Amino acid sequence: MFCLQPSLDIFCRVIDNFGDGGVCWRFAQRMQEGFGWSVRLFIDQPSLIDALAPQHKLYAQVRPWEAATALEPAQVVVEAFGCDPPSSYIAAMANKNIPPVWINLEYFSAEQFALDCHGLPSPQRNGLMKYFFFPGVHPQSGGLLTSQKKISALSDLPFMQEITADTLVCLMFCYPYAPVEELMEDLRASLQPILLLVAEGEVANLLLGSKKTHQTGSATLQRLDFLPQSSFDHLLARCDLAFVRGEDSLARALLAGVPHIWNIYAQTQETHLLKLHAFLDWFLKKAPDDLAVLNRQIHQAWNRGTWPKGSFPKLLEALPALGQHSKKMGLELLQTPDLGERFSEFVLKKLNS
Ligand code: TRH
Repeated sequence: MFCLQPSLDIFCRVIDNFGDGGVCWRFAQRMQEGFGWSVRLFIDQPSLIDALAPQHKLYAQVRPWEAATALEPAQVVVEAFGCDPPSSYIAAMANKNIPPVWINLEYFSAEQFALDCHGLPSPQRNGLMKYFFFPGVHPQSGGLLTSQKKISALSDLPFMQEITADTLVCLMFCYPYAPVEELMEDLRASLQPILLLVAEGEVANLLLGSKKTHQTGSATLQRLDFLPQSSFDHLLARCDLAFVRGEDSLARALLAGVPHIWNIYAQTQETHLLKLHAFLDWFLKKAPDDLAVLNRQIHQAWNRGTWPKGSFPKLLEALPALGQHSKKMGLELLQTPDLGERFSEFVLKKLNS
């Protein structure tokens, strides 16, 4: 029987912070609300979803990891980031008359290897087939997750209404290895007032200590409490400039057309820098030469833990051009099928073949 709205089980093990859970939660919502699939999300830290989406109705389908061992597998099984579902669940998958379509949903990458591997089958010892699915920005990748809904007003963030028209609103969401203190010297001396919204965590502690707000020169620092994901997306979309970190906040800035500086998750042997430059190759391909050079220099410095004094005024000067370019690239992405659409097409073909 031809199936359009299969059941879907997603498995997620949290490695660090909110990125893994954030992507899985976004994906679960997209497939359930956007395509009517029946979704269960098995995660080793369910409380994390509570923070990302308090009171969301899909929350009922969020289960602790161990709950999967006793359940009948769904028609489609996604393991996020190669996390290996429980062995008893995999055995149950192999015992089904029609085995589930099994997907390894990988991390976003614009690297060539990801494009080459996207969609490839990987035969398993138990006879099952697992497929690689790589999110990305290229048409031949798995795409990025867009959201179905318009996000509600941010009435809980009063400081957003109080800012003057000439204030530059910046989000600071980065890893502690980024040279934030050096950047602060530039911000203090800025000719334009700056509101720096600092995401909760180590960097907020470093910059604000235990304070909620802090004024230093031209910069007002504001510590952000952890926001539900939809509010975080909305806030990011309203910023004039966003310092983002893992792949998920990068994707939000990209789709919202917000000028951004990406602080990539550091890996051994600096492989993250290859990933960063593969992304910049795509992002800057159609940018004016001077903007491309500056943007790459700033990314290189930010991700190497150095901030050449005076880089921020240069960035500010280039911001109108960067804003225009970011909007153009965001629009380009929005005009192509998103990850949900590409995933649905890929899986339904396998399921109905
Ligand atoms: O949390 P991250 O650093 O996640 C990282 C990356 O995914 C990285 O590649 C991976 O290897 C590592 O985890 C293990 O950053 P990222 O990807 O930007 O995800 C942050 C998520 O948290 C995103 O879904 C938005 C959400 N968020 C909120 O919902 N509210 C908040 O207040 C904040 C600060 C974040």
